[in-house]
Amino acid sequence: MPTQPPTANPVCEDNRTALTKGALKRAFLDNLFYFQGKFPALATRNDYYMALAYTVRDRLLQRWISTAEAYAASQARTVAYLSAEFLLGPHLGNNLLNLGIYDTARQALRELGLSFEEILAQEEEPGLGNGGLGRLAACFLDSMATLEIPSLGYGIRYEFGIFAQDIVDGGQVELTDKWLRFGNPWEIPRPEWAVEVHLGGHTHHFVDRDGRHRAQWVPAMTVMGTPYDTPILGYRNNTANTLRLWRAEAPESFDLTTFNRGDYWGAVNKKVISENITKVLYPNDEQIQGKELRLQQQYFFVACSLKDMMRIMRNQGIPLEKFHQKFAVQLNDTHPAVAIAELMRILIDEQDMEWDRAWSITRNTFAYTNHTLLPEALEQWPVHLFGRVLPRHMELIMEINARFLDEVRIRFLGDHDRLARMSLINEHGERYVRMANLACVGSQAINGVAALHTELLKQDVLADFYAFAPKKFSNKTNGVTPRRFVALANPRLARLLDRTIGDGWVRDLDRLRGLETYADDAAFRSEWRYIKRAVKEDFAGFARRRLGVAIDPNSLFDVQVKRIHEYKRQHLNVLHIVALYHRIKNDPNVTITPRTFIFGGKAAPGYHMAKLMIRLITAVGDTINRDPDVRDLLKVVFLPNFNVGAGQWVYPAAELSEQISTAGKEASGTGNMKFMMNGALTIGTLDGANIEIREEAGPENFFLFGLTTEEVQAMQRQGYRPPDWYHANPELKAVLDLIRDGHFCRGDRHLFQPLVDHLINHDPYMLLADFQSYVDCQADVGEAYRDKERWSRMAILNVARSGKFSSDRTIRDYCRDIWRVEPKSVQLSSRNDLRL
Ligand code: B1H
Repeated sequence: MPTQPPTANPVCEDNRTALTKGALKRAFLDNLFYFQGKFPALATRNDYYMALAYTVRDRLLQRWISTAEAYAASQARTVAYLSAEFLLGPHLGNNLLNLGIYDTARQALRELGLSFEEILAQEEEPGLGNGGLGRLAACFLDSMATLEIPSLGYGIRYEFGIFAQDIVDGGQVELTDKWLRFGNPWEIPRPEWAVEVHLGGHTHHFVDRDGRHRAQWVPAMTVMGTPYDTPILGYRNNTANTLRLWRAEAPESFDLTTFNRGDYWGAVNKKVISENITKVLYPNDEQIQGKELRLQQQYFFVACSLKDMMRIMRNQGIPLEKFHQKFAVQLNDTHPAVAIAELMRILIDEQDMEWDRAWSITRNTFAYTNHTLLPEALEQWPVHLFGRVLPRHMELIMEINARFLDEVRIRFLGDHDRLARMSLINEHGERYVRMANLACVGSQAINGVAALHTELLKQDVLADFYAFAPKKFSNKTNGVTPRRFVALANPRLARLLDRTIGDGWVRDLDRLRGLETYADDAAFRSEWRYIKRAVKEDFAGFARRRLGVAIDPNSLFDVQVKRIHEYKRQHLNVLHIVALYHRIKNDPNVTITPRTFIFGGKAAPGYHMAKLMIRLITAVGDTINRDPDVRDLLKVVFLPNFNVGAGQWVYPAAELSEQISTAGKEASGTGNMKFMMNGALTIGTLDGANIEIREEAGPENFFLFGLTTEEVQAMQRQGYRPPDWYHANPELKAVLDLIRDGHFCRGDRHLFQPLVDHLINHDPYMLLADFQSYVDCQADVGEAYRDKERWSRMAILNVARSGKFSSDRTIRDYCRDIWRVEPKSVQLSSRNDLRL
């Protein structure tokens, strides 16, 4: 029997969640004592971090409870954002910022004799994502909370997130990411909402009493999913939404039955197998390997999340036929696309619904975002593997496919090739399930993440689906949150903006337009340079502490930070550096703008060429940084373990943003936007969102080079011959020869030979074709930088015109065109109002 709530409201002390300095100090000391069991003389830095984190968490929970109440009371239509990755970055600073108590907290700690910065640096960031896709999901959560959109994020609570990268002898070494080692104060486990998930087994078909054909899944294995909730605060409002991450555990009942048979090993083994599902994030960015455990991960979090949504509907008394009215479910790429089959299974097998009705609900529920044009990144699962893990879902996908292909056959009579291309099953050789096709067929909306990307989806990757249902397609250019990436990361710039145009830009980034007139104001430009210089010194301090390297704040900070990938062409950047080196060595009087080249990024552990690219960067760096002829002009730094926290140091300090992927390969990019907001100029190709960045900034404020997508495609069609480019360009030849012949690795002629030979003979990403254009463009950059007034003018205009790239704009677009959800604002319920 549930106990009746007491009718009288208990009185709570008023001050527990107050935002004053005094209240923060008191709560901090309380938490140190009662949570950590320490007093100042014995406390470690981590104890202080935890005490502050719990202090902030209390204030978060108050908003969270009010938000939950407001959503439940209004039965609001809700966005469920399903993503295998959420790359949140450190919580503490961001939550302080969004609560509006960043400075108060700093002051409070200072008065207690503690270093706020050191305590912030203590946090182990949750690296539950690989790169842009996972970080985008995190930016969306921030914007949805700030815009007061009723929403839930659903994902996986990986015990080990993205590996930590160390650089040893110039090469990448991976270390496991033990982010939960010291506990996680930002999450709240909710074992009472745990759900069961099934895997494996077989299906059973029968005819029911009404003579209807029915199917039943007889699974081989059950695992429990326990939700761990992280509150996501909006910026200075009362909204705290939920990120719900699932952890796999063995069900109690399993342990017991096996245990009672005396099979201790069996019981423990079941536990180990179950827990394996959420053990580790797959560290591959854009190259899928069909691993069984990965499919289990995908199904596991999707099944948990759908069950959770159904629990919410039951609680609110909404019937399941209204699923698509209650929830707008966004699929972040195809990683959660198995949700389409799972919802069909629930509605048909468990709810006895007719196919057509179930299909209509399902299709109206989901929307699919594609994030990639690379063929190797389109997910396909071998049919036999899929059928082994999810036998009933495999049958349902076959049925969805049969019915879908019937429709295609009627629309396109006799077009067998089209049928084969659109089939959810790839029948060339071994049979595969095509997850992108499933996502297209089972969704009401399909979007790309930048204008060019969406066009290429329509013309190329998803052209058949576009021809079939053009109205489903739209573009939603990515964005990033200005809270974390400007207000928090770059307080010096933030304060200048506040002074100049008021502080409204943090919520409404279009207000940065107000800066445009200041670009012509010499006094403002000089202040701008003063601040940039200070931020560069901050970064130099970070680099000194982190790496023990000295960098010259007078040099141009030229930065490329992102996952290491051939299509992103970090090695093109290196070819330019070697070209400059070669020029200086041949002519000591050559004019070169002093530069610091800063690289950062992880390579997928099994991606040998990417790892070789890291070795190339560090090897060229070692040679250059030691050579007295060049070291005053050029410096190369590789920042190990680039992550969200490191990004918050480097974006503000950057002056040149390297966005140099082969045209048509980078879906959008989001780092490009973070740089622009912080006043870096972009050197880039017409790829992804670079095109829109250039459009907004104005072509005169962007350094453009390289082939266009059409030129790339035409050249590939006609037969691209990289050896011709190598032989025709003496500087390019000299650069490649130096690298190949071991100049940067003590004469070792083997190390970089595979990389150079691959470029000269294959060069799938066309570095050789773009080399001259890039080097020429870099010369323009160097010249522009020597004109300080011109450079600052361009930088100011870039910031002034970066408003489009706020993820707030992106989320508004999704809300209007795809989700049809409205904001719901939250009143803070005083704790005395709560019926406990
Ligand atoms: C992006 C991925 C991705 N696209 C598979 N695709 C993964 C694919 O673990 N996996 O299996 C992980 C990640 N990531 C990126 O998404 C694009 O390359 C960027 O251009 C884009 O800005 C970002 C966000 O849309």
